[in-house]
Amino acid sequence: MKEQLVAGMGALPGASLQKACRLLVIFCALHLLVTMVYYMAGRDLNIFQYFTENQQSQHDWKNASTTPAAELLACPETSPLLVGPLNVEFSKPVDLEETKKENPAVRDGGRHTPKDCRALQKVALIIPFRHRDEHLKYWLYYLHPILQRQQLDYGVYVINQDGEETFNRAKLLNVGFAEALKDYDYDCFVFSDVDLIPMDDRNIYKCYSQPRHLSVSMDKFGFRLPYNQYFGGVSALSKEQFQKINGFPNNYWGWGGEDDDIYNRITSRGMSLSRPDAIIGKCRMIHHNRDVKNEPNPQRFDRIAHTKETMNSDGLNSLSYEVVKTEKKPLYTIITVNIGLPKR
Ligand code: UDH
Ligand code: NGS
Repeated sequence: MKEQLVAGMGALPGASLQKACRLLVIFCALHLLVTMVYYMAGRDLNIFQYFTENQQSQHDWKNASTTPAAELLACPETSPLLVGPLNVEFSKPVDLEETKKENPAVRDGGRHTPKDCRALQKVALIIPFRHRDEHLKYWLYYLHPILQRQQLDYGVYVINQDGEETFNRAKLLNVGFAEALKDYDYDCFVFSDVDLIPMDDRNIYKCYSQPRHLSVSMDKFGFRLPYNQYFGGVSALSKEQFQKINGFPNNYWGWGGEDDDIYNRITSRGMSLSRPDAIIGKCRMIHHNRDVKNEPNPQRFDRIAHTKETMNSDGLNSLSYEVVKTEKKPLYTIITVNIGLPKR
């Protein structure tokens, strides 16, 4: 009892001191904790503000019209803008001023670059031409919207044969290749007759790992190939593929055979044809009579039998011509050229 009393009496002041000390330590710890929380919260808030500001400025920068193409993300492999089958008909005449208004993003000379993404290819469209103004209007009316939906960085070059001598389609296409390259760093060349319009925008006017034949399912042939080796109408070759075959022949004057010669060049250099299927490859031809000064070439059969021997010396490396005039129209560039005369 006495011991208890002594212990009880002696313990009382010591215990309150301990309690006070503990309270003090807890108070200090709490103070430290609160200070740290405020400090960290302040830092986080700043970091958060930094990120939002930075993201906002990047966003504004991307939306600016001056965004360099190299800074944009690459366009998707398949454009989300494609619509598939198209209604193509030639009953109503086309007004080019209206067509220009309907395609405000097309720049002078018929150039277009997608604004939201970096195009996968830079494509020059080359059209051999003489006295087919009505056909050209339809071509521009239908093709500009399609090519924009295909998200291509493209330019349209109409190669107009000067004078009234015999027509030479393949030589004009060679001129188109050479002249387009002086204008821009194209990596793909689509060669299109002026009277052929695709009926499906999934038929992409670009280049593939092999030379591409695009007009595979034409209305005038009952929507099928006339023969397996047919390479006429619309075709696409990359710069490398075109150079590998020394371009196209220069000496096919008049109608026929030059497309077969090109086919021979492609296969003799170990390449094959790439083609869309017969649904996607559907296209319409604008009906017309045979042009004057483009009669069937009587030498064509003999020439296509000798492509392998002639292709090394007849083509890009022997191309000579004289540019008469270059005009940058609102929807296309027209280059009038003197390509000379057939050898007699
Ligand atoms: N071309 C012209 N002007 C001409 C000749 C040809 O612009 O005077 C161009 C045009 O782009 C044409 C292409 O060259 O689409 C091919 O011409 P082509 O005559 O070889 O082929 P196309 O399919 O006519 O236009 C084939 C003969 C049609 C006979 C029709 C009989 N009903
Ligand atoms: C072949 C021609 C090709 C021509 C094709 C289709 O016979 O150049 O017909 O012609 N080859 C020869 O004559 C050697 S078309 O019906 O489109 O006028 O592209």
